[in-house]
Amino acid sequence: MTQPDSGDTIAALSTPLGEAGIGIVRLSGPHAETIARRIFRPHQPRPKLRSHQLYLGHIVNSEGQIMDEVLLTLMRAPRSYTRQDVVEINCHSGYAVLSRILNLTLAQGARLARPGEFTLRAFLSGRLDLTQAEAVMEVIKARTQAGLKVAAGHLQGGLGRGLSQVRERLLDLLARVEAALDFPEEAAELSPDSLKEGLKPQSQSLERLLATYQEGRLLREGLLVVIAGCPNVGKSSLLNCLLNQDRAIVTEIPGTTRDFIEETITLRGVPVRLSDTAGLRPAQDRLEELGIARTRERLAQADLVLYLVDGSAPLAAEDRQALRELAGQKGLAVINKMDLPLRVSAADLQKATSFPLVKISALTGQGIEDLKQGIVDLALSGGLNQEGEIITQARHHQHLQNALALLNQAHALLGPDPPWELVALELKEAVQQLGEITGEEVGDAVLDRIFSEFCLGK
Ligand SMILES: Nc1nc2c(ncn2[C@@H]2O[C@H](COP(=O)(O)OP(=O)(O)OP(=O)(O)O)[C@@H](O)[C@H]2O)c(=O)[nH]1
Ligand SMILES: [Mg+2]
Repeated sequence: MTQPDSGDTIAALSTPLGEAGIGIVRLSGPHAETIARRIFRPHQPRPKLRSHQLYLGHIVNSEGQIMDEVLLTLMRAPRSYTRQDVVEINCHSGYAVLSRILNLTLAQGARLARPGEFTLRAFLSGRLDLTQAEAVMEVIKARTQAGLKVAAGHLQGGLGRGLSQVRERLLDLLARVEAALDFPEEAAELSPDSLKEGLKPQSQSLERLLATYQEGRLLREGLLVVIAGCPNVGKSSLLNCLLNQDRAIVTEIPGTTRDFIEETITLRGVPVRLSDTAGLRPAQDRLEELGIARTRERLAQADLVLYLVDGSAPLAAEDRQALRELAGQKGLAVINKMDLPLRVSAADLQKATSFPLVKISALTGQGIEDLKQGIVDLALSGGLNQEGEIITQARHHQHLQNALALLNQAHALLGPDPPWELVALELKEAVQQLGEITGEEVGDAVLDRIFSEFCLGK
């Protein structure tokens, strides 16, 4: 077992170590109350603390010196986040006071919690399934209202319940196959067709969930949109225009932007990481060469490219070349500087690329709303579909894909006189894959990886 011992009492700061109105020190474990009693003096002395009640008092050190005035709550097991005894100390938030109170709990026998250890305990005690535990961090990290809505749904257990249901049905089917194997006289009752019928809705549920991943991933990670093009076409101007602030340096000198710049915005509810890059041209010095290499790296990672051309000049040979190289990617061809007399031929540009064309002026803001809509349309084929469960995690996507492939293999075996042992094996593995998502069947190494990405004190 690599999981730390749940018998320890753990302590951590549940709020950031910094100046604020309130900071929270949290304890969980069998000695939480004893430790709290040793460092806490309620203003009205009490022989016993009642559960789920707020007490005003002082935190004192071993010499009896007052460290802070705090509000303390004891939440007795099992009515707590971890289902263990939990104590929360609401103190003032400042570097010295928070570290002092945390250290007092450690001196009284608590152990510093690892990242995510409170939530790990909530999972191990059965209070949350694994999808809910993962959703805790999703809620914390959500950057848009749409992302928060999906995360909150996961936290309510919607995804886990749906998957557990599919898993239960598969277990029923597996039981029928195994009964036929154990009691051959019953095998005649099990027809391949009836099993196929039973499998179908389960496969469909998994397919439906898998289809939501692209959207889910965007909500979670954001869409990487890279602005690229020749020098001086207005890439940095476009970044500034979309951000509504003077973020990048804009000059009439070609080659102004050397390193890429990244900022996050929200477009129609979708978090977008916008990246401005160095203009593409034969590099004139070492610095520019490095900048252009970085542009190429960013382009390779882009979910969507905005390839900018200067509308007030004819299409350059470099533009044709760059657009050829981008042929496999998703993108928009953006004609900028539409406030000036148009000299680029839209027909020429459309011959050079299959990207849809958009005309804008980064200077006056003309066409920018259409560009925003174009980005969202291309990335999400229209917009966010916010109905039903959506998967957002690569881990879930992987296990769902595996499970579906196994069900398809089982289905393919169901001809006349099927090899029932093999069918049972495929079903068993599919059940296992779903259990990895919900945590019903999951190894310590996976738990370690999931919870190590949590913040401290959660
Ligand atoms: N008239 C007009 N000028 C623009 C427009 N967009 C940008 N410019 C001007 O074009 C010049 C170059 O703009 P930048 O935004 O620095 O261009 P860039 O593509 O980032 O250039 P590099 O960083 O050198 O690759 C500046 O003088 C801008 O003011 C536009 O829509 N209309
Ligand atoms: Mg620039």
